Amino acid sequence: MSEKVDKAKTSEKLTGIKIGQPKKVAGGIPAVLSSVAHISKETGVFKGLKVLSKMNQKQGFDCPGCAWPDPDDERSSLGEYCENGAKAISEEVTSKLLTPEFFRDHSVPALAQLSDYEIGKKGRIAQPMYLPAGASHYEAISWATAFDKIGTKLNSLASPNESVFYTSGRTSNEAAFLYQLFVRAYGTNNLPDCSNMCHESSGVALSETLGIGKGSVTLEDFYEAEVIVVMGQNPGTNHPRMLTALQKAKKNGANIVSVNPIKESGLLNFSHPQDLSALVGVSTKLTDQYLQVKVNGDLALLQAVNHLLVKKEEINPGTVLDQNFITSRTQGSKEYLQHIAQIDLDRCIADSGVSRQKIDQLVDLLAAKSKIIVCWAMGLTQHHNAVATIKEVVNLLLLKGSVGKPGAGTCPVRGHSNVQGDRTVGIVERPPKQLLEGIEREFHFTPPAEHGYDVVNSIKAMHDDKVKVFFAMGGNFISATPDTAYTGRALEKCDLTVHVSTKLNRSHLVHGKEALILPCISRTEKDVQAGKEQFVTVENSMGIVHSSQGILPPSSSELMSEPAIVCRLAMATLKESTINWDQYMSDYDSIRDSIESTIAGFDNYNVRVREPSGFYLPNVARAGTFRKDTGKAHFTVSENKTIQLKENEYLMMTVRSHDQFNTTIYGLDDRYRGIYNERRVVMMNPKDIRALGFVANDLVDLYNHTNDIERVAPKFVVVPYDIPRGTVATYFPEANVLVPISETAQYSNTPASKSVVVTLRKQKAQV
Ligand SMILES: Nc1nc2c(c(=O)[nH]1)N[C@H]1C(S)=C(S)[C@@H](COP(=O)(O)OP(=O)(O)OC[C@H]3O[C@@H](n4cnc5c(=O)[nH]c(N)nc54)[C@H](O)[C@@H]3O)O[C@H]1N2
Ligand SMILES: Nc1nc2c(c(=O)[nH]1)N[C@H]1C(S)=C(S)[C@@H](COP(=O)(O)OP(=O)(O)OC[C@H]3O[C@@H](n4cnc5c(=O)[nH]c(N)nc54)[C@H](O)[C@@H]3O)O[C@H]1N2
Ligand SMILES: [Mo]
Repeated sequence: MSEKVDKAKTSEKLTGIKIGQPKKVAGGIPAVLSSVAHISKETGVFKGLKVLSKMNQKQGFDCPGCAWPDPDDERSSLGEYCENGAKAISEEVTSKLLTPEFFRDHSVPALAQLSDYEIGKKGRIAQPMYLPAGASHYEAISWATAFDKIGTKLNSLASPNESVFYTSGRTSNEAAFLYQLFVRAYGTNNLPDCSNMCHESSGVALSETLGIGKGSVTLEDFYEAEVIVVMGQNPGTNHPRMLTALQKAKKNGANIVSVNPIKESGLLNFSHPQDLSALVGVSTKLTDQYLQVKVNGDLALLQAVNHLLVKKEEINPGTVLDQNFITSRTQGSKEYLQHIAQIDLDRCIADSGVSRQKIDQLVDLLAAKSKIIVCWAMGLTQHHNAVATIKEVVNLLLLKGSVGKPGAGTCPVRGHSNVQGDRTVGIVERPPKQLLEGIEREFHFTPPAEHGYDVVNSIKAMHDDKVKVFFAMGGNFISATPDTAYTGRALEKCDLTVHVSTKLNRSHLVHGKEALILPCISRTEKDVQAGKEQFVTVENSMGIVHSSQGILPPSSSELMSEPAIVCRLAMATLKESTINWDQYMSDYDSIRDSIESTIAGFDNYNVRVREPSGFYLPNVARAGTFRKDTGKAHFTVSENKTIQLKENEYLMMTVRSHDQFNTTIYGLDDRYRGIYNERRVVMMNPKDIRALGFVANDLVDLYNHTNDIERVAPKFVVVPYDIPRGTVATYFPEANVLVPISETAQYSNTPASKSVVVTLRKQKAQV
């Protein structure tokens, strides 16, 4: 059975592929030129450079690009930004505005025909927009009428659980705290979050083993580490400023190990774009050992490594493992050591796709060092066995005593700039007891305790007609989620879909019976409430909370801030509410005071966040005190469950190109990988291309048949690439149509969008 929802589908137009060589060095002058070109095109050179100079400065705004921390000390006077941060800003500060005339001239079905790249380039939404039932065009609506419509609809539902409130990780602590407070006061825990698709697997694995779902290291630890292992992450593209930290670590003597199916340029060599050495082409070699693991082969690899480390210790007791740490600070080592001793080593090595020689080299390195950091991102979290893989990372660190001391620990590198903070201040569909108690103590109502829907369960519930209202605080739900056709139908079953957004995206075009777009001010823009300039706060990947204050006037006078939108929404919905929404809206200090009294770790929030670099939240893994119940870090036992493919099946990972931020497509090039002007590509091993009777540039259709449903992504261009046999790579969101809604990580329910089983069939034409 083939399933189609046209408006949800990404454009199938091909744009004219050009193939070059993958780059050997990341950063450098090409990165500077690319930044300046992007920002100048959207807003002019002068304003562009002014904005860049304020990015990530102590008195500036937080880059909306990623969650990598800012150095505590020296920040470049040129602006602490990277090429991709500059592109993210260009998208935001674009001078193009979408007025009511734009929506009058462009129907929803016509806009849906455009590619995501074209949709994103249209501009900023300038005023609230409303799509009446049965209409084909959005029309302008006043803020008051918009809030009234939402409030009336929410109050008409049979149960608050018939609504879902999504968050994307750009939302500030202040907006996120108010949002979850409103949603809980209204009566539901249906708070799916982009982290359900992102680092949820890390959160689950780390909470169980180390007592906190966040990473344990700081930037200082990077500079002290002896070994840094980077697994399933492409920092050159997605966290470029991490390369500066790796470069510094390397200068201090660290060994860098990369574990990735493809040789990402950012991990090979780096030339700092804001450094004079870049002008003369000097670069630093980053990776010392490159393990080209098979997609989904990390659990097998880690088990092989841990097995061999334990064997080595048996031969030379007291020289490889940290016995003192294992005995005094951990629990479960006996069961774990028994388990790891009897694994099928040959099978693990075969499943990993890495040679015995390379594995031995890594084991020798790890055996000799004691300050080890493991970093990871989506290459580990978006698999069926993701939680088990991350627990195996923890086992490795525990064997080596490498957590809770300087120069060592866990580093799950976060995505969205405040995805970690949103979680900290209460955006969770399964609220912990302390959060509920905090809310009850502070606001004198009993918040709902039963679990709400995460992202995948929200989609299923919409599909099963259990949800009538979908509300999104940012993000682009239809393009970010799996199984595009299924999810499109789910959204279209809602009575009302509402998006708080900065820019037009596909989620505005795949709507419920009625739809609203509420335009908000962005990170770069000034937020003035009650005549006073406000600032917001965010938490980065290393648990530092700091302020962010925009510098530009809002692009339209009709924009509203996210905190103000939540307050107005609450006032329109909860007529009897005793919470002082008016006060929150006019003074963000009052929001921070309430966060302080509701959530642990924010003592003296308003004072400490005004310090130039902000403050660290408490972290039990960093402190080495670990789980609250036992005071220990826990070893855990997992079976090696690597996906076994049938004949003609391939395992597909969906990754980001160098020219996108999640579903926002900045351009059509993937410069570091040498693929230009096309996103509908499938990277394949040349031997697999030959085995299937394909040649480079062939057009192929990709299929997935999980649960006997045929999912098709037509017309992808075959690109020969240095990638292990049996695995292929495509870009998201184009390939999301193939990710089955039913395939998620065990325990975290994260879509397994890096291990999608596909088959390929050639089309008649070639490009
Ligand atoms: N410019 C830019 N910056 C971003 C983003 C963006 O889209 N653009 N997105 C932000 C967000 S929300 C996030 S979560 C992060 C994402 O940052 P990343 O996780 O770096 O992003 P992906 O492109 O998904 O890259 C995954 C990497 O994992 C590798 N990989 C895939 N499968 C496997 C596997 O089975 N094993 C191993 N070892 N490796 C594997 C891929 O080859 C790729 O290098 O970046 C954030 N920063
Ligand atoms: N196949 C596949 N799917 C994936 C992934 C993958 O690797 N492979 N990665 C997953 C990951 S890691 C993530 S985090 C999700 C991302 O999922 P989302 O967070 O939902 O998606 P984004 O593309 O980041 O959202 C972009 C939209 O946010 C809005 N926006 C931008 N800035 C602001 C702002 O300041 N305020 C508000 N209110 N709106 C704003 C704009 O309208 C823009 O169109 O996608 C997931 N989907
Ligand atoms: Mo993410």
